[in-house]
Amino acid sequence: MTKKLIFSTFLSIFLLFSCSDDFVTKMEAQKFLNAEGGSVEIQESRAYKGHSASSDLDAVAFVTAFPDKKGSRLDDCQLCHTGGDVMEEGEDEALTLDQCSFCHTLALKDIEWQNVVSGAPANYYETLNPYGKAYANNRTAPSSKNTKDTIYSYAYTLKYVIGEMDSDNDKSNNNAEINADTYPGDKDSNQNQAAPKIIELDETKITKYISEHSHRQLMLMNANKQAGDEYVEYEGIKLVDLFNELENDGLLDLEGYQSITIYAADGFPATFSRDQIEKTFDGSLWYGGLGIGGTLGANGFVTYPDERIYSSYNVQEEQNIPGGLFLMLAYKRDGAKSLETGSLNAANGKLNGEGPYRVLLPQEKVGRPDRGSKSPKFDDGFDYGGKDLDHNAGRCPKSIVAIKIEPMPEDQGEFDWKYGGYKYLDEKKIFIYGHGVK
Ligand SMILES: [Ca+2]
Ligand SMILES: [Ca+2]
Ligand SMILES: [Ca+2]
Repeated sequence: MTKKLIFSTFLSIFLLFSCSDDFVTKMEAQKFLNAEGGSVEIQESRAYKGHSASSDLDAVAFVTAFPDKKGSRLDDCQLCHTGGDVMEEGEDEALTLDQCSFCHTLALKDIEWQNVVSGAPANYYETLNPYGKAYANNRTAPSSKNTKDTIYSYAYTLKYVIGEMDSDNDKSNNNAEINADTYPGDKDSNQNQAAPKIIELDETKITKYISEHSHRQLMLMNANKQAGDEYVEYEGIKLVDLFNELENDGLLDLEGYQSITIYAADGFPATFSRDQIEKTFDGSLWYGGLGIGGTLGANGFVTYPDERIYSSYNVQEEQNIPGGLFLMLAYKRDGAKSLETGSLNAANGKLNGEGPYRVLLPQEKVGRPDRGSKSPKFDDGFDYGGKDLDHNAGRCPKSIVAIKIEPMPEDQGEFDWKYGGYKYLDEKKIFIYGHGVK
């Protein structure tokens, strides 16, 4: 007993005087290795790289602690970060942001999110969900001396310090949730929900529906921030036709559905009302010759498809393009070119490409093309039009993987569309779940 007391006193004094982060890191790293039976391979995370050296290590620590979760939907920012609602200047309704955008309202406050007036996180701790906070509260301060030890000590915190906690209070502890692929920081993701019913559409089924209802439309894609706008001819199927076909095939009951939310592979959500799905939108206004070298000379900013494509629509200057427009699912553009399959740009966490499938929302209010919000002004009638113009391009989700039909049945959990993520893009699949799915 005396020996033990002396030893622990000695240890306390030792810790008091030499309690550098590096020492604690080394100690925790050793505890992790002991608990795991001696040696552990450091894993590579699939989560977005390049935010900071420290957050990269957090992601690596997670997959090192739970190697079979590497590449799963848990191997993602959403494991520790939360989304949230923010208000933008001049808007009546709050904007619900995913975890990436929510954090960007802080990180890119002066670059992309200047208009947010309330709801944005005040510091990075506020971007964390309950699991992320538990980790941050218990993690050792970053030690730069030995990266391997740092990763092992972080892995120790994740698996052995906070593993038995139920951070989000949904009655399952963190490790149990991780093993079951539910989010330990989100109480709406839990083990008590029944799996949702799902319609899995592969390329064969999608092209069959498209071939039966092939639809093409030439439309203006008016971007807000980007310098250029485009007129694009998209080819695919109207969403209303797709849903009717699914109902005819006995896969879906459309009675009572109100809206849909479409998810891009990177998690970007876009919600559309039933009215938008069923209505015919006015044709875009046609403004020809606004490309570089056209009537605006070097200040041109609009791109167009081949003349043989747009002339087939009988376009008239400043008139609606004939035919009307629809909310549609596209798989080709500008004369049968497949949409480039989306992939993650690891450097900035953004999506490259728009395919294999993109959903197109026409402008609710037709108007002229305009230069980007940060473009120089030329006073030629085509400068940035702000709120006067409908900038629809940013609301057309690219590289989509899932369509949720709302209201979501209460007895079904969310579909883990993110689990497949970019794999679904390569497989050219779309998953439909929610209200009325049989
Ligand atoms: Ca839990
Ligand atoms: Ca949970
Ligand atoms: Ca524009």
